[in-house]
Amino acid sequence: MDAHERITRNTAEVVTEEEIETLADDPDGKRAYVGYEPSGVLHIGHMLTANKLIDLQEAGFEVTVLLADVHAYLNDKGSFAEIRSTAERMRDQFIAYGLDESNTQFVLGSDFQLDEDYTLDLHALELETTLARAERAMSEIKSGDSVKVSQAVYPLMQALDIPYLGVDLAVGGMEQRKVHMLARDVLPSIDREPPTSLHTPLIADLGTGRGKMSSSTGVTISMEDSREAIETKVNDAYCPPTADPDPTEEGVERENPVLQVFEYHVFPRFETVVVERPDEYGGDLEYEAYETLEADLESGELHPEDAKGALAAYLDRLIAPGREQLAE
Ligand code: IYR
Repeated sequence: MDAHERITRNTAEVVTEEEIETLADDPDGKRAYVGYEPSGVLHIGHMLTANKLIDLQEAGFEVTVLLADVHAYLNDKGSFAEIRSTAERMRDQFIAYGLDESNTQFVLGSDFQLDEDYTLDLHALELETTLARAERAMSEIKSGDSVKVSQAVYPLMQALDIPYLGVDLAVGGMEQRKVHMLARDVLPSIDREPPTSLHTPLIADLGTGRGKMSSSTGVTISMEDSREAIETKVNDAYCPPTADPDPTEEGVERENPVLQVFEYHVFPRFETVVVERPDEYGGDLEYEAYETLEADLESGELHPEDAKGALAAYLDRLIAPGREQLAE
């Protein structure tokens, strides 16, 4: 797999294609980052962007993980002390999950976001941005029902993090895209380059296949889940026997989250995926590419129950090191 393919696989969008091509032409020593609000436990939503960081490391990038403590505070995720201790735990879990420690820089937001220069630049961006625009940028990030002033400052700080961290590429889920578009528009006003960004897809809720998987509603898999908990959640997951569930059901679009987790979490991390089956049901199946597994589920060659059994086993392998870390 060449660098461009590794960098762009499993992405929903890159901004822009040309800029990514330039980075992929000479990725050695280039720097990419993702920011995470430290709150709750690491779950597979975080791991989706972590997988992309692993891809970028393999392509030659250096990686920065921003533990965005000030952002979590501004987004009403708890007291500063609570957020700080969650950030420490998150760092250890990312390493346990498979980020290359020797090539991952962990930075706390508060280490640079309270500096005088940063603050003055932030005020300059505040002058350039309407409240309506800031609010739109936060539509899929903000917690709570009403918009606080803190949540209007938040996306401008996220924009400013990019030049202050000196990174070449900002990575995030699709819910971050409006912040990155805002960053492209406002950073030039303070003589900074419009940033290049890459967005990972949103995965549907495991239980229903609707909406997006998140830790606050519906069913997701967390780094704290026991093997049994993973098995139960995966067993109860929505997994229609064809890869293309009826999108018109109840007028709501549904995805197959079991397939999505195979595509975005399992195949990127394992060379081959084995679905164990008793001999009387045809014996084990071995897959080297996601598309073959999808086709087998579609054709009926692979039964959803067998797919789920394999999915739970592979998720457990991904999660076990972090779970053990957490238990210490
Ligand atoms: N908005 C992110 C957290 C975050 C991301 C980046 I990239 C930053 O520079 C700062 C914060 C979230 O929703 O978790």
